[in-house]
Amino acid sequence: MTATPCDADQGLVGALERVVGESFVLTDPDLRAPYEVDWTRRFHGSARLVVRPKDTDQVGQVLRCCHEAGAAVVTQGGNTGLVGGGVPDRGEVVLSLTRLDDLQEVDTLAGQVSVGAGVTLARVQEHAAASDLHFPVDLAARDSATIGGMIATNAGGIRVLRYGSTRAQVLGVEAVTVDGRVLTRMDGLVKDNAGYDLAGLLTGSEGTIAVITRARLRLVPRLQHRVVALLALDSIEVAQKTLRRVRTAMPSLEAAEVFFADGLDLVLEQTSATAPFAAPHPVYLLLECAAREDPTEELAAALEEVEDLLDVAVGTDAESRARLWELREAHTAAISAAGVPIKLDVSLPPARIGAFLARLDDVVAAIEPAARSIVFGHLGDGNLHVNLLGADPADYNLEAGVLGLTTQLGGSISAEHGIGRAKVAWLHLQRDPTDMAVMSAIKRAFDPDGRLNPGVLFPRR
Ligand code: 2HG
Ligand code: ZN
Repeated sequence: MTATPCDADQGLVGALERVVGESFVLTDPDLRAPYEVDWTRRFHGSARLVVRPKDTDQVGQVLRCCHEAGAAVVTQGGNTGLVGGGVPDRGEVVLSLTRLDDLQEVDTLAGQVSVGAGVTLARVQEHAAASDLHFPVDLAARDSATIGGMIATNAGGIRVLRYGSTRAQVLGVEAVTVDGRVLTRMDGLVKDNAGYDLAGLLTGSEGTIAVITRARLRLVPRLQHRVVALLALDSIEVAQKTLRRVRTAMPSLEAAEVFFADGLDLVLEQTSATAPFAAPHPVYLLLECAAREDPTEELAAALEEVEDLLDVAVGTDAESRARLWELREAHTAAISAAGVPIKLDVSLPPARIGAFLARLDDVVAAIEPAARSIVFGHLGDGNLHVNLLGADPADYNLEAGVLGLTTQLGGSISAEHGIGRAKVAWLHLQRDPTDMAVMSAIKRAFDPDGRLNPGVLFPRR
C-alpha cells in the first residue's frame, strides 16, 4: 500500500487535497451540485465533498484517507444511472472516476483492450473501431456512460440478444478495496479457473464491495454491413411471433426493440424526429442485422413471410438507420422532458409479456388514476422499460403494484438498471432470505463497516 498523507492534521479535506490536488476536491455547493442529483432528477442528496482522483494509486489513497476518517463513499462514473446508485444520500464523499480515462493500445491478437473506469462507452467503441474491432455493448447514453459504471451495474443495452450484457465482455478488472488495497485481475485470460472469479463478482455489484478502476474488455470482429427495419404491427403477440421468425432465420440479428403508439407520439412531440409512417400504428418493432455481407436481401426475404405487417421502413445507410434508431432511443429524453417519471425496468418470460401489458394499465389506474405508463424496451431480451408519468415520484405504492405484477408473472424487478436506492425495498420480491444472507455476508467480507455506497442494494444499517 502506498504511503498516504491521511494522518495530516488538516482533516479529510486537507488530506484529500494533498492526494489529488486542491482543484480536484470540490467543497463549494455550486461545484458539487451536478454530482448530487441523478439524470432522472428523482434521486438527490448532499455530498460532504466530491473528490476526483486521476489514477488507481490516487483512488487507493483517497479510499484509505476516507477509511481512516470513517467517511462513507459513493462512487460515480458518468452519472447516467437510473436507480439512484451513484448519487449521495446523506453527506457521503462522492468519488468521481471520470479522470481515469486512460485507453491502452488494442491487443489485436487477443481481441482485447484495457481501459480506465472513467472512459466513456463511445470512446471505447471508437478506439476498438480504429483497430477494425467492435465493443459490442451499446446504449443510448454512450457519450456519457463510463465503463466503470457499466461494469458496476452490468449494463445491458441494445445488443444483448447477440453478444450478452457487459458481464460477457469483462475479462478482468482492477479494483480498490474500502481500505485502499488494489486488487488486480487484468490478465485477460479467457480460461482461468484458479479460484473465485472476482471480476465476475464485481460486475453488477453497484459499487458496494470495491471501486472498479480499470477493466480488460473483450472485443469482437467489426461487421461493416448493417440494415435497420422498423415494422408497424397490430399487437405485441404479432411482434413476438415476428421476432421469433426473424431470429430463427437470421443469425445476424443483433437488436430487437419495441415501442408503442403513445411513446412514439411523445417522441414526436418532444423532439425534432419525424413520423416514420403516414398513419400511427399500435406496435413498432425495430430490428437491426449486421454481417460481413449486406444482410438487406436476407431480411427482406424473412419479412416476406411475416403476416400482418402493417407497414415497414428500412434504413440501409448510416443516416437512415440513425433516423429510425432515434425514434426508439429518444424515448428516455422525451419522457424526461414531460416530467419526472417513476422508472421501472422489468424482464418477463416471453410467454408472459402479453399478460403483463394487458394488466399494467389496470394495476396503475387502481393505485393512481392520474398516472399514465409509457412502455418500450428490448423485446429480444424480454426487457420492458415502464415509465410512469403524472404520479408523485415518491409514490412507492405504484412501484409496489407494478413490481408485484412482474414477480407474480415470474419476471425480474430489475432487468438491467440495477437495484440502486430505487429498488432496495423490493429486492425481497426477487431474492429469498438465503440469497439475501449470502449477499450480505459477501458485502461484510469486503466492507465490514458498510461505508461503500450505503443504502444501495442493501438497506442502510
Ligand atoms: C434504454 O433502454 C435505457 O434506453 C433507458 O435502458 C430506459 O429510460 C428508460 O427507462
Ligand atoms: Zn434499456
